[in-house]
Amino acid sequence: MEAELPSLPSLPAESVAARAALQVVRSIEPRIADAIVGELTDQRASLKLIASENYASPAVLLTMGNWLNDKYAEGTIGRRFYAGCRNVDAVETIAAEHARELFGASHAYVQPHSGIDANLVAYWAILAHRVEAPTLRRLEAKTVNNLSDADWAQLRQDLGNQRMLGMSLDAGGHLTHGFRPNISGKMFEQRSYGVDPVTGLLDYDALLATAREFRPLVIVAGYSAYPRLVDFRRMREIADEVGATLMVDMAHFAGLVAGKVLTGDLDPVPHAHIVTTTTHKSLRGPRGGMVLSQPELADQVNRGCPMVLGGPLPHVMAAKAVALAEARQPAFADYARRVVDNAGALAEGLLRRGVRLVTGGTDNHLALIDVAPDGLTGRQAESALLDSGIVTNRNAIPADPNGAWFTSGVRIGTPALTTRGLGAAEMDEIADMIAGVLAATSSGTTPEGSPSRVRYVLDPSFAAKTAARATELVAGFPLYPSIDLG
Ligand code: DSN
Repeated sequence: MEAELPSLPSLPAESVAARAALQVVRSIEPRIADAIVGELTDQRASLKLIASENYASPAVLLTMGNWLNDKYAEGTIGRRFYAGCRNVDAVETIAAEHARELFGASHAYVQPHSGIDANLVAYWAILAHRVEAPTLRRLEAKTVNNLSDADWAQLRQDLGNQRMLGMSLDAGGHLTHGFRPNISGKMFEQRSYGVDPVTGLLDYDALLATAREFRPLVIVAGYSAYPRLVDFRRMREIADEVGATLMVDMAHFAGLVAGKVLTGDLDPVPHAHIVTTTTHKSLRGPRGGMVLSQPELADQVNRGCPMVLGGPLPHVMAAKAVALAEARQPAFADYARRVVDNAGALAEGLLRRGVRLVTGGTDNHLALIDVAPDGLTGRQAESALLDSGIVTNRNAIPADPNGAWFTSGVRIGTPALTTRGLGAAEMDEIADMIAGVLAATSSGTTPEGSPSRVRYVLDPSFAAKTAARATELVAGFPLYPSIDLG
């Protein structure tokens, strides 16, 4: 049982709200209340270095638990398929207004439920914008997922070109940038651009040469594991030269754009025809997605639901509005700057201890450790670090000999720990722990005695000692200090 609710003045409002919510949930399904409490306990105790995760504010979290959940609102503002959408209209209008103001975008669509959904909305909008009207009308009678192979073939023929050029997965691109496990790999004939094999940096001249030869309809820029900056002005020049639409997936670095760390040529919004993002990574909002576009694509973007999206989630759109309002505060710019400073400090600490980083460092919120020199796969390193209280994820590195499943890399990022308040000194301490774990871990063997890409050897007492060090370190930076569950 939760403790009796005390009177409001004696406890922060967030604590009162959290305790009350848990009390209500527990009265119906106690196991769910336990899981909610368990998640907070785990997150409070761990050193979260997953580059795509963060901690949303209590205001953002609280905005999602209410009756906005109960409203259907398919369509968009002014063109709903349901009556009674007055309040959802207000929510969607406010969220879109904050997004436009924050990013300097002419159009914002805040309905996508995730980054994948946002990309799908964008791809459909680009295709629909560029295809002739009769073909479009025929295709609009179906949803994207219901298009047959013959429909796709017809669409390709009508367009004369349905090609996508995106960053390769091992260079840091994303599955939704035209790869087979995602529908984008079916919608488009895909080719990848990579990075320079020596420096690991984006090679714009090679990209231009590929674009000239391949003549893509869409060039996708953006990444989930590239530790450097992208020159979006240059990307747009390349797109313009070959007549392609430039789409930027800024899911990972949206917080750095919002916080004005990435400006000028590094800000995708003024340069791209269309920009997609998630709202829960460095932007620190609720789980969800968003599309920003130039005016000529706005109409097609607004058809996202029901063309490719299910009904909007009004409670999540409301939380997006709150998170975007937070991101417009001066404190968010300070946060974004500290995210990058912390990543730099972490990278420096690792390099000083002899750890190899892809590209030799970082300019953004993430770094990619090459664990091959330690004789490990990314899978083994990820597990050894987890045993030691350090939560990361394995990630392919350029030309990875171990492929996308076992990998030779571990991705680390600082958005979450920066939200907790950790700074450069703590990053150095974390670098020491990571370097120590990698040095202390060796590759294991299968039960039959052959080399394994999964099993590893790490002295459990070393792992336990490091985990205790990690817990002690984060204890100095309380997570959700205003929330006391009693
Ligand atoms: N899952 C996200 C990430 O971890 O980068 C991308 O979809």
